[in-house]
Amino acid sequence: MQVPTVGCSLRGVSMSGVGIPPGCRAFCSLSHSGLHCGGRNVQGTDLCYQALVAWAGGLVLPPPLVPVVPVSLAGSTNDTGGRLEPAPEPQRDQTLRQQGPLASPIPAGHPAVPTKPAGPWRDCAEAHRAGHEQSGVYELRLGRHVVSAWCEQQLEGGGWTVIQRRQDGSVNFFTTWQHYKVGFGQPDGEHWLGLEPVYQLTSRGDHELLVLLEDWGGRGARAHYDGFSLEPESDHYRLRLGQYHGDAGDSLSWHNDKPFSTVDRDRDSYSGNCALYQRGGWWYHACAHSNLNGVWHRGGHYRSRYQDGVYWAEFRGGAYSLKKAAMLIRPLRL
Ligand SMILES: [Ca+2]
Repeated sequence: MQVPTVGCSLRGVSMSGVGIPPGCRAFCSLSHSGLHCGGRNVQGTDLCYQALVAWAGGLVLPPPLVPVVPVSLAGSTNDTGGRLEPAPEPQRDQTLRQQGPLASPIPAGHPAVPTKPAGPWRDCAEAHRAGHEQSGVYELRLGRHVVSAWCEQQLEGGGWTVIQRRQDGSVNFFTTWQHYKVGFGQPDGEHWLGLEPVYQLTSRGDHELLVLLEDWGGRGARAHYDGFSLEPESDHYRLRLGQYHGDAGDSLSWHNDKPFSTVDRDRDSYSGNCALYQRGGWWYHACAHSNLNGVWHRGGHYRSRYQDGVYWAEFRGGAYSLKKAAMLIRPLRL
C-alpha cells in the first residue's frame, strides 16, 4: 500500500486543525513534497489517516477508507511496527467478551404467529396503543400511500417501526436512488423501508432511533439517538440526529446533517463516489464511520478492495461485516 500523500498545495500548512486528534502529529507530518503519514503504512486502519482524509477533503485523496479499528482496540495493535495488521482473532474476541454482557437481541424477523392486524395504522406506536402487542408486519398509512413495515412490539415498550434490517444477505442493497427512496426488500426479512416513508413518519413529530447490532460471535450492541428525522427529498433526505447513548459506540453522529447518497446520486463530501466504493446508499460524509447498507460478507472479517461491508466502525471496526443490523424508530413520548 502506497503511503497516502496529498498534493503539494498543502506545503507549509500545519497538520493541527479541526478534527485532528491529539497525537496525530506524532506520525502525520509535512515534508517538502507534501503531506505524508510519516512513512507508516497506515491505510484505512488509522484514526489519524481518517482525520487526514476529512481534513483534506476535496483534494487528491487515496481510496475512501475510514477507521477500521475501534478506539477500544486501537491500543492493542500498536506493536506491529506501524503496519496495524488486524489483531489475531482469538485475542480480539477475548478483548470484546470482557466488555460486558450482550445487549438486546435483534428483532427475529419471523413471529411465532404471523399476523396482519387491522390497519392501516399511522405508525407502529399507534397499533401498539390499540393493543396490538404482537411483533409482525403491519400496514402503515403514509400520506396517500400504504406501506408494509415490521413493527417491533415487545422491545422496550414496543411501538418501534423497523426502517432497516440486515440478517442473511438475501437482499442486494447496492442499488439506486429510486429504490432507496421508495424502499425494497421484505418487511419480515432484509428490508429498507424507504427514505420517503421515513421522511413522512419523522416529519409528523419528534422520533428516536435505535440501532441494534450483532456480530458473528453473538455479541450484541446498541446505539440510541434521542432525535431522528430526515429532511425532504428536495434536501436529499438529509439526516438529523439527536444525542447518542449506548454501548456500540457512536458511528453515526459523524454523518449528522449529511444528505443521503447512492451510487447514482453522489452528494457526499468526498471527491469520489462513496456509495460506489462502499456498495450501498448511506448518509456519507468522506466517507463513513458506519454503513449498514453495505455488502453482507459472511463470517465477519472480510477482504475487499474497499471498505464495503455492513459495518459500524466504533463497534467492530470497518473491516468487520456484521451478522445482524437493524434500525428502528419510534415517536418520542412527551
Ligand atoms: Ca463525491
